[in-house]
Amino acid sequence: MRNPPPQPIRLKDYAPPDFLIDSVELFFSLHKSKTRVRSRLALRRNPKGRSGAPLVLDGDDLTLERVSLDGRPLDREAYETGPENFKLAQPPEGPFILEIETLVDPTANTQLSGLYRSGANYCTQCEAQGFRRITYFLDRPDALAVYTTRIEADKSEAPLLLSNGDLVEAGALEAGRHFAVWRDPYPKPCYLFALVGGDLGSISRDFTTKSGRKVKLSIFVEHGKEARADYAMDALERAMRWDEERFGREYDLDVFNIVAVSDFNMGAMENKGLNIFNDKYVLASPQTATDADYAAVEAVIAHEYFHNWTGNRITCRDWFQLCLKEGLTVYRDQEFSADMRSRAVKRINDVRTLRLTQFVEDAGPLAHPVRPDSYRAIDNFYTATVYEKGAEIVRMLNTLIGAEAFARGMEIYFTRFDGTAATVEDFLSCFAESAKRDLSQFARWYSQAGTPVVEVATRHDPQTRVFSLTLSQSTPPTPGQEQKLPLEIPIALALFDAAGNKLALETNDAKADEIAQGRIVLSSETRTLRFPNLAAAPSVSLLRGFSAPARLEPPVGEADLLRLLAHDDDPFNRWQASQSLALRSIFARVRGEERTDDAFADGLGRLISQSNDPAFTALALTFPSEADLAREQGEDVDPDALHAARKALRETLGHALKTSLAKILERLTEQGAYSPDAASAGRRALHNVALDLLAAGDGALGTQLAEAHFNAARNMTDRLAALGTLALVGGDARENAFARFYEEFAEDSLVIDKWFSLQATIPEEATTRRVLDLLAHKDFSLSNPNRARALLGAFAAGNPTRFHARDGSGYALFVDAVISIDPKNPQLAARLLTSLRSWRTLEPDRRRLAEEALRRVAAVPTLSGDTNDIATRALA
Ligand code: 0A1
Ligand code: ZN
Repeated sequence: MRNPPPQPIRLKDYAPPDFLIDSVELFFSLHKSKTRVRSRLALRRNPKGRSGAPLVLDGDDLTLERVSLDGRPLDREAYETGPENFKLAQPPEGPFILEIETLVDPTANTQLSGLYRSGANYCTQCEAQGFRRITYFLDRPDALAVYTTRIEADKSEAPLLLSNGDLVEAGALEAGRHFAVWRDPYPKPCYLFALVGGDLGSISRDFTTKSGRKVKLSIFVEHGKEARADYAMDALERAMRWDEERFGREYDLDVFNIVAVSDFNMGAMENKGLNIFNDKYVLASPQTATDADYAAVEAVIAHEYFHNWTGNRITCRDWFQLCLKEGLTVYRDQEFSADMRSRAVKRINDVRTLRLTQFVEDAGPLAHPVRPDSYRAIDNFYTATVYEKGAEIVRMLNTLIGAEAFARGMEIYFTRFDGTAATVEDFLSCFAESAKRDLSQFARWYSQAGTPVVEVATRHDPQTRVFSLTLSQSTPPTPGQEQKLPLEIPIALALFDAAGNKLALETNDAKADEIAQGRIVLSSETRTLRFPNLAAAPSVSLLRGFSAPARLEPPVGEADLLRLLAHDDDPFNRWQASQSLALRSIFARVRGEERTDDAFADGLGRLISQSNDPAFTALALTFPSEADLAREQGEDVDPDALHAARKALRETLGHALKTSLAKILERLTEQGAYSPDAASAGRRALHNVALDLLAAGDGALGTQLAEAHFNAARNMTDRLAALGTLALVGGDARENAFARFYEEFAEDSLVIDKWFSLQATIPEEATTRRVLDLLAHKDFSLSNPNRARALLGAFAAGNPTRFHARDGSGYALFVDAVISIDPKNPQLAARLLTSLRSWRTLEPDRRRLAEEALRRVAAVPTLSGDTNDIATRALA
């Protein structure tokens, strides 16, 4: 692993490349430990580069075998080289051909970046900087070239040979070898290069684009698992059709290939025409995948496909512009899922993720702008801020300028920047043009880190009957950004009277029309709205649909929340009311107040009986997690106190709602064949949430029902949910169920990952021992990212009382594991370590222990650049 440069790389230092690569011919001779890579580059000086500059190519961990220039072998003195670069001090002034031969060892590549082996297959991962681990190259996203790739391999070892673009030739060679030649006509940066060699099964389907192009879609998976790719194929077809209809985007090659591998650092990768996936986001069957897994497969398949336009046809000028492709593509996949499923439920789930990941990131030492202005290790910037907050910015843009101007702006973007490496400014310029509007203040969302706080103050004057609503914004300081400027915050709002009627929003404001429609923009520090003719103070529903990634303060009062829970016609804020009521009660309990929560229970009871959307009801009955509570508290966090208070609320509500919950169970008993559609999934979700809450109120009954549910379950959703409930109630029932589950699925690694995760999250003292035992389990491995995350990631993120154990035992086992993973897979180690980023929000004793744990990592002398970057920033 290369160490990060001592000096960070800065956006303001961007300079175009000194050379252009017109075409790349690659020749791979695949071999387990000595793969030979010959690269033939057609180079010329970039008129926009520095005149007379040397040619410097990037490399990482390469063995250089041979170099030739315009067909003549180069002497060793003619160039400079090290493992990290290749330099020609005086390249020809005119165009020239450079041929470089390197040797790489895919088996020794445990970083899973570059060319590596997953099981018996060869595969690549080049984003962000993996291509330089294959050959010396201009490894930067603004160096676009056309690629032709010839792959040779033993036919018995790798009957399947894939790369980007379309297949142009294939055939047999001597000695049991064979070859395939692929050509990708679309210029691309090297991070989109991909190669796969191996022996895999597949499913295929024909797709005709709206203009009549015939495309062969194929998904390659482990032999025997072909049927588990059917849902992914179905999602792919729907995504392709949707992108044609919603964004006018068509696919542009004759084939589209997806390969699932079981060793992968991230979710998936959008390589041109050859997406490579973590198999977790391809494989799904009713027996092995939950409803949430099905939804994730659909979303990730769509996400990678949508990158074909937002990322590939239009790529990023430099890695600072990562949100240009990621934020926009997440927005697109969110919209797709919203159209395929319930829009309200999708929005609620997306906001839950945003708060759980991005808000926490934004409030801690790793906070950075959606477009960072400096980095030391780019792999550490594939963050919730770049992805999820990046998507929120695109969503706000749509809200601010309206769907029509947004659609026209997208059209301009696709037309004007096709085939280029673009910037955030390029993107925004399209919308400034389509909306005829200045977007310079809006652009601050990209450059300013931190979650803005909108402070709400209300006043009702019974004499004048005027209700005034004052909104003030501020953004807390973040690392390197002390001062913040006002943002343009779109705020959707409504008012409800005591009977729950929605009031007309009449004002004498200069922007009365905008207000009447329930949408305002807070662009100055403070804005006051005055509503005349109101006999009493109404309840205010703000940030409806979560119209901006902001926090509202202070918390809304209980009476208003109960009213909104009953009457708000914005499902997001109706759900928010349930969450806010739960938060109020839990924090009151933390302060030692006695609570009965009768009114809250009544409100939920009414919601249960009136709602005809089971998925929504399930979300309203899912209370903020312990991690949510820690984030809301923000300082002096004692995870034990939060756990106890949350448990007490669930007991109270489970008890109070017993009859309603039992009715749900009766009403929603699964019948018929499993179908992953949103409506069926919603019914299962409600059934399982009801069972879990019922068990919180009555452990004995809960155990009995959960055991029965576990035994009767015919799909993984019900199976795992029942196991989760049993995991909380404990006892023999739990241990028996875990044992049976293991026996049944021992051969199925994605299911065994769930088995590891669920055990790691049991909130009991004995779990620390259990996790230590699981680390030594014969099925455990620190080398497989999914497995490592299943145990350690789940422990750190999903078991606050044990991870933050008072005696430091949770940190100890976690940090030991991170330190062991780091030399093998720095990206994985670095990402896991981010779980400690909120250490400063803990109460003093744990804060000290967590800091020591981080310091122990930082002190490892051989620490990788990636992990060092996280440890250093977290401690700064
Ligand atoms: N671009 C991919 C995610 C991805 C990012 C980095 C990787 O390696 C460091 C791998 C994949 C996506 O957004 O899906
Ligand atoms: Zn992406």
